Amino acid sequence: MTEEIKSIKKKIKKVLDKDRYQHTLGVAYTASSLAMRYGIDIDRAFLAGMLHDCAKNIPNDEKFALCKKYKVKLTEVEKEAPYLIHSKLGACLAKEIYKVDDREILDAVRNHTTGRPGMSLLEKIIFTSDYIEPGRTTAPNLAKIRQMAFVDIDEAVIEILYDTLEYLKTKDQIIDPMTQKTYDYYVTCKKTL
Ligand code: DGI
Ligand code: FE
Ligand code: FE
Repeated sequence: MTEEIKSIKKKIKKVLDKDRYQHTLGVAYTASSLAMRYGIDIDRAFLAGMLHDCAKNIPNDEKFALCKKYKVKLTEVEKEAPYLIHSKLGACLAKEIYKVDDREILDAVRNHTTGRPGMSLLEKIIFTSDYIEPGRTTAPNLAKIRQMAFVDIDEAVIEILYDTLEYLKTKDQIIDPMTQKTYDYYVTCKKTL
């Protein structure tokens, strides 16, 4: 592990509660395994995993204040469901506080909740690891998605988005148009292959 990663890991442990830190370690190690499978840099995957929820434990009023401070633009949906802000704000803090300037790592943090059309391999790996890390237990089809992630990551992304959209509909939760857009994009990609 590089000195940069060791130091960020220590800092992240301090800003997250115990459960969130355990989840974060799960994501970092799952992302590292997927990086091995898909042949991308393991350290970058680990670091993106460590940072992905760095803004998660910040109270909502502080989230809004930090977005104002760093000029992070919020959508209407993010204002209505402020827990969505942690990904965008997390990318900003990764840059400003944790001094990470790797564009792909910042994008992976930024898009880890809703995904986005045309994600890089690292973005797909963080998006997927967040859902399948060993500490997750409640989502449906977890066993299937965990296997699928190591066979065809695009298929895993589609299944995660489908299940997330279904879950949000049953809970009557507001759907970020980006989540739907990402799903439509990947389903269409698969069909045209
Ligand atoms: O931060 P985590 O809990 O580790 O994971 P996350 O950042 O993926 O957030 C998970 C939650 O986000 C989960 O309850 C589903 C929800 N989510 C994903 N897409 C949308 C969404 N919530 C709303 N309201 N709208 C979305 O489009
Ligand atoms: Fe998150
Ligand atoms: Fe997470």
